[in-house]
Amino acid sequence: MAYENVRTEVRDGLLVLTIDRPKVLNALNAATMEEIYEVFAAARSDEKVKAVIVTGGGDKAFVAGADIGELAQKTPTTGKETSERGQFILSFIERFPKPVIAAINGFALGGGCELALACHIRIASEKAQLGLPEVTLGIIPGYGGTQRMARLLGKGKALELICTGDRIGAAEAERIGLVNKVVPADQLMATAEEMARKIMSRGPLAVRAAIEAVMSGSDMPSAEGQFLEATLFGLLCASEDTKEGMKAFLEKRPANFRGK
Ligand code: CO8
Repeated sequence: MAYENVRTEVRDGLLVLTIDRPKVLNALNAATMEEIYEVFAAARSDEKVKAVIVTGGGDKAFVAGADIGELAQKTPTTGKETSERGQFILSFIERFPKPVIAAINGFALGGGCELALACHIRIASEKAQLGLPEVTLGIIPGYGGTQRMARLLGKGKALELICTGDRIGAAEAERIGLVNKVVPADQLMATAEEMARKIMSRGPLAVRAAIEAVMSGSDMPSAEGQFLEATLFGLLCASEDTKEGMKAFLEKRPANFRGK
């Protein structure tokens, strides 16, 4: 499949999706959002893809936000529709059944920060700057950022970042839990790949269930989330992978998971 705004590469089960509009710091216009969706929709049922890394093309930006040229044309109706479509696409990523890691190589602002928030794990280069500067444009985050940031950081920190529109550096982002880890720029992709491959070596059905339990469960009251956890646990007990994982431990050898 040929894309205009993104690049994809699959290497030994790892899909690297690069948002690639460096002239506008990888800003997300509608066409780019649709291409991102198409890549994830195809990868969902592609057995060759076991994990995804999302990053930005060029050396300056992960994604500097939604495309402000397009946003400036929105009416109340098209603004709401665009927000809803973006929310749908980022929720599709959040609920993706295989691990998704954001490798944040530079500016992750507005919709770019929201894209990173929808990924399961965020690793940032020391050069990264993150923020939700929408209020500086007279708008608010519209791709789920108000909800995801508040759930990740707590309401107080989220409101501070959203209402000031301030950009923060990678070290501060790590300190407040907005990113999992910060590494030198030249080690970013290797670190993201190493983490992806470690997760890929684990039982894929178990990883899928863990993502579902955490992502779906965090939108539920604790008792319902725990019910979901127990149900997924029970389901895994019927899998070949669970038997293989336990057997391998008892036989003191590495497990050979087959995703079955
Ligand atoms: N959209 C469109 N173009 C952009 C964007 C963007 N978000 N960001 C940068 N560009 C363009 C610049 O206009 C510039 O183009 P040109 O070379 O033609 O002048 C080029 O990229 C390079 O940018 P700068 O010259 O500004 O580079 P600097 O290094 O000086 O500054 C910054 C980098 C600080 C990242 C700066 O570009 C900036 O502030 N960008 C905008 C950041 C921003 O406000 N992002 C939030 C956008 S709003 C949003 O994301 C809402 C999401 C929810 C949408 C809901 C749907 C309705």
